Amino acid sequence: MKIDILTIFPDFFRGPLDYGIIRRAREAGLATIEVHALRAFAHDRHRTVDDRPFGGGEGMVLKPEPIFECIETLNVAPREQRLSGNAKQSVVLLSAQGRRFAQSVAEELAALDRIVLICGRYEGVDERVSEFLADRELSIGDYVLSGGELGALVIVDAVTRLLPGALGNQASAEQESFSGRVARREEGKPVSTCASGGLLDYPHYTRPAEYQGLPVPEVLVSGNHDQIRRWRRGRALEKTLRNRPELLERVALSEEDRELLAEIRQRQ
Ligand code: 9D3
Repeated sequence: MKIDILTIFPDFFRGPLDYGIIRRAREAGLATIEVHALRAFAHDRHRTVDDRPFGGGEGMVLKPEPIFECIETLNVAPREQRLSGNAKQSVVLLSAQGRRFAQSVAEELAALDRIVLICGRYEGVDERVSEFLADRELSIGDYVLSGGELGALVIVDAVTRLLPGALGNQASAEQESFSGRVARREEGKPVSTCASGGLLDYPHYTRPAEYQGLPVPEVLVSGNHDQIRRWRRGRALEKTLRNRPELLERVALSEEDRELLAEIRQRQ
């Protein structure tokens, strides 16, 4: 997967791409990430990338020319081919006005050969970028950021870890050994965890078994794997009910789940 990032702050990306799964995926050649400085595509001697809004109003607007000209140098497939699916590429504008990024979108992007992430800044980006250059406009959530750079990093992280081989031996082995623990959909993806649209994850514990007088739940050291599975399912349901009750309406609950939920509701 090739990832291009267009930004007026290229230095912002020094660091975040050099850790953990993203770093390993880059080193393994699974992902190639290039950061492009939009200022390099401004032609006046002040390297201007922004201008005042037509019609008046607060703030400045990111000019279209540096963005269009930068994309021109990247040899991306023509927009019609990208939109028809003939080219497995997507040009994404990060903005507060976009559709909400979600795990389903990450999965869609991870199936492509190339994604181009355009980071908005200032009060906004000239709308011709969204209308005639980008294929989609994405927001990462309902809060106000200062620009699209953190959004681009969020997308790079969520997409990179989905690339085949990116989780490495340790993580995939871990998934394998726990595969009996959760119900699976036909595609083989776990139903658990919020990101995949199921329940929130159950609580995790590690050694020491007692820390500052705080013990680990006894069932976890009991060795009774059916009880452990049932306890974890119960805690996942409980946490979901408390923190994200809306998720419970979309998930298919088993007979055991209803039993556990009834117990939980009685305890509250
Ligand atoms: C007066 C209205 N402005 C808020 C002060 C609108 C506005 C302009 C520019 C809001 C945010 C931004 C900059 N944000 C992004 O470029 C952005 C973003 C975000 O703000 N929230 C969630 N996801 C994203 S992706 C890019």
